[in-house]
Amino acid sequence: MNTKSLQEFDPEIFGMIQRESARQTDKIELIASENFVSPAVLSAAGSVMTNKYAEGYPGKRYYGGCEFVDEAENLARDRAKELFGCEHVNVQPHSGSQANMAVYFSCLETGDKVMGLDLSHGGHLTHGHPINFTGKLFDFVSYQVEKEDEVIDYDKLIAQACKVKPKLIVAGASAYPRKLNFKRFREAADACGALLMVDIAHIAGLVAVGLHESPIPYADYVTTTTHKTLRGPRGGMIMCKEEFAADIDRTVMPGIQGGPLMHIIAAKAVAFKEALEPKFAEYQRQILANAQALAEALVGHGQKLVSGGTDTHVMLLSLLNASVSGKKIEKALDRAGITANKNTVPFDTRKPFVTSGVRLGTPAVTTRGMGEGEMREIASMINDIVNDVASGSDKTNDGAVNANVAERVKALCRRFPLLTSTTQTASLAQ
Ligand code: DSN
Repeated sequence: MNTKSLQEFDPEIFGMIQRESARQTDKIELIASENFVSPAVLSAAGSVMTNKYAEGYPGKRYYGGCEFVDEAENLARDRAKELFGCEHVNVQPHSGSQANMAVYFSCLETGDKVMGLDLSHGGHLTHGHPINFTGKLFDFVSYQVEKEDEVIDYDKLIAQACKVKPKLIVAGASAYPRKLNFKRFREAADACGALLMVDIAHIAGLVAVGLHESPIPYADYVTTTTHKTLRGPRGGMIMCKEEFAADIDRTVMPGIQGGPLMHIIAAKAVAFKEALEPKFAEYQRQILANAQALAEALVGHGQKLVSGGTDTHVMLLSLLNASVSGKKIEKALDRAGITANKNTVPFDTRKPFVTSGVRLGTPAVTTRGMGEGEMREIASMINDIVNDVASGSDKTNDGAVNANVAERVKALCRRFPLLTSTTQTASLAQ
């Protein structure tokens, strides 16, 4: 076998990893669903457990030699249960999408009625979008936020559920800045005899430390990813009541997946251990404080946010009535060294690849150690870029504003070095 180092054997890929590492170091990361894992999580994810096939579950595998991966999966399950207080957990889903798929396949028949939040109102592709498997296989009916305040009206949701009579209601979002009321979702489900699934992919870290109400007492199924606010490796997870445990496990494997990614399951276990430490709660509190500071400063500069602000880690800059699109602002921010993503906003009139919004989140910058002062600085930079592009002066001033923001980004990144791993210390800005 090849025994050369990655650098020696494959300098092309090595170089790409170095450049990606430098990009992460030198730019301000505001993508609400991204984060930086610790060296310990990265080590487990890059470990020899990647070599092991382990179809099945601890103690009941289809392969020999599973004694150590069994221990790792059991530990991941025990820690997840302690963290979220759930009855049963399956840590094998490769992603949030697969976690959601497993729940759907375990409790629905093709063509069954389901309700989920509209994608442009904050939902996720797997909550019933017509181009997604969910929209193709099941009869999804979307619920939406209100036009006036851009939040969910729970009385209307309950009334809609009684009319639609879905078999399952999906709560949870990828771009909804306000807290979700799981008790009201349960009322909606009970009103029409539906099951309730809550997808906490974005807010899992906040839920784990009690800064967002937990859906566990209300939901039949709770799905999540492990890499957003939870700051673990890329992956998914399903929590459910004991009565659904066997169905969920069967649906994940052999239903929709084969061999679990044991290196990632080991890394999930490490992330859960980190999340059980008191300083993880402090980190989550800072994410929220930073989101408040960023939102208030943006509003103070005259920018418009969907629903007027946030009470989570995420917010959406609304460009609904502006001359510029989310796509243009995403590009301009990127040129200056600020990474964010264009995002549709409720009642958007632009196409999904253009959009009238930009989604911003604070988990990654908070991991870097930035606080409220830095959020105000970042808000000022974003405001300068948006105004520059909106007024068209980015074309007449030779990109002077963008260049000025790029310098401020570099200075800020130098003050908060990203030292989460030895490979993440590379910088292009030296
Ligand atoms: N793509 C993720 C996000 O950015 O929110 C959701 O799966």
